[in-house]
Amino acid sequence: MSEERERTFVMVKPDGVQRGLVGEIVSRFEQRGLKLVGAKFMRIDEELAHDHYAEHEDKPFFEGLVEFITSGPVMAMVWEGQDATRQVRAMMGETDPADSAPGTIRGDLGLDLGRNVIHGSDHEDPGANEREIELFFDDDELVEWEQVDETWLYE
Ligand code: D4T
Repeated sequence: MSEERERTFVMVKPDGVQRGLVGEIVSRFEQRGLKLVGAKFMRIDEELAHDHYAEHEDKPFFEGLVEFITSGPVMAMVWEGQDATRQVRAMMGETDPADSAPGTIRGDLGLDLGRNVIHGSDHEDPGANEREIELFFDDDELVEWEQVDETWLYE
């Protein structure tokens, strides 16, 4: 095994839910071999939105971002696997769907920066994955389980 198995936070944003893309996105992570260990279909309130996007508080797009992320339900998830945070980010594409390569989630399913379908923890921000998992999930909402195909996924 070349990299450590880890958990990362992923969220289908309100646009992805409204457009019926939850199944497509879950399917991509399943097919990649990642393991779902937590999932919550929920509505984000103002307080959680501010906490989640605290790093963008001073940006001009902050109010619009909070309004958007609280505008409808989201699918919050925790996925586990080898190098999961970086691999999920690579599968997502760039922040702006317009700059995202075909084959990525945003490159296949989105067009506009303010409607970029999905969020995943930043792999360049150490501890972001654990911080975000803690923000959205209690410990007892995460499930430890053994995937039957694990011996065929990892050397
Ligand atoms: P998230 O956090 O939503 O996964 O996106 P990224 O990690 O890829 O990008 P980010 O944190 O830089 O941006 C957060 C969020 O803000 C929206 N956004 C961003 C926006 O509406 N206008 C902008 O100019 C920027 C830079 C999109 C993602």
